[in-house]
Amino acid sequence: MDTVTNNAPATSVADTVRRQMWSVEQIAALFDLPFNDLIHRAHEVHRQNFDPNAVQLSTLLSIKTGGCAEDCGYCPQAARYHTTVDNEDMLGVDAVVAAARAAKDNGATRFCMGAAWRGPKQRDLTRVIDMVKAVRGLGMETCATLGMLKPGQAEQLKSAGLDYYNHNLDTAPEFYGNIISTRTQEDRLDTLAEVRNAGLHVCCGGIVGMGETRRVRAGLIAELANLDPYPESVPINNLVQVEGTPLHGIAKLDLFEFVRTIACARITMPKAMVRLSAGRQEMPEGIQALCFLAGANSIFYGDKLLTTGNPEAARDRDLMDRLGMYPLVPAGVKREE
Ligand code: SAM
Ligand code: DTB
Ligand code: SF4
Repeated sequence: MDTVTNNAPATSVADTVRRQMWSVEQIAALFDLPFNDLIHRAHEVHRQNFDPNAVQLSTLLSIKTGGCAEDCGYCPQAARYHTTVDNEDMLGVDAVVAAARAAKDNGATRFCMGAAWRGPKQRDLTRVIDMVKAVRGLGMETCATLGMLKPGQAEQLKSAGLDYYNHNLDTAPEFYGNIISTRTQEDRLDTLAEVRNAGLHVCCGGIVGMGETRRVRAGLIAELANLDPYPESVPINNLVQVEGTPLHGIAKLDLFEFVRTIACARITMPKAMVRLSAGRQEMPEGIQALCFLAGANSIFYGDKLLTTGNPEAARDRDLMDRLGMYPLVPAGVKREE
């Protein structure tokens, strides 16, 4: 795979974006456009803001798997659901560094560490900080998703060299209570404010395919786009249905609707990295190509997400080659010659 270096200035959305408010109606009207019109419009926005053939590669690692006290209805790691995911101990720093090195050797530029917590206790955070320092030392961008943060915790992560914090809104406010009861969207917004105020880049998106209406999908995109500023990185997940979770067995989303969601994210958050996230393993390559056309420019890369599967890295490299796409190397990331 050839690579391309992103020579754009290393500014964040926070530095560069003038605020534009979006109503749910405006976004619902985008969703309602004929497919070709919507994709054309999204692709134009994409081309104005990015190299349309470059894709950013992030590898995920679950550093603390299972046994979570929360009740997110989509999640195989919630202790209260009977899935095949066991409650495991937190990984040691050496195991995390070995996984990050392997991800880097495979071509990933960002390493994202996820933990099945409501939020980190201070002794957990201290260990995560050691992991962040070690992964940053490899010359990779770092991301963590550890749940809700208390005041001061985001600053500690920032000081350790963390680049991004992932915390999703998951779905629109009116549908949220159908999916999660142990934390509110207000709680999530509080954590996002902690992250933003600490100077970390915000990675925030949601999940579709949870039985929501198109209006709810438009509401999620509106809520994300109206964050001030909107997130630097927006993961759009298609629900991975896991046996034992409450959402297992519900009707699957029409994948053209998934592509529409990506397009609406691109139009409303023109400078954000839009990540085609969970659900790619069940997504035909043609649909993934449509997602790239509609403005997705980032993927999770590597055989596993947190606990579920993802396309094999070699398959993704092959797909990118066939599409004439190449990995984006962010300014500041070191690559071996
Ligand atoms: N425990 C932390 C939290 O919830 O904030 C961090 C890890 S949690 C697994 C990160 C995100 O993964 C969730 O907010 C959700 O958007 C996504 N996710 C979890 N299970 C999923 C599934 N089955 N399908 C799609 N996305 C999922
Ligand atoms: C995000 O929005 N999607 C990723 C990442 N952020 C942490 C997680 C997807 C998890 C899919 C289910 C699993 O593998 O457990
Ligand atoms: Fe726990 Fe996060 Fe899963 Fe919710 S999404 S059950 S907080 S691991």
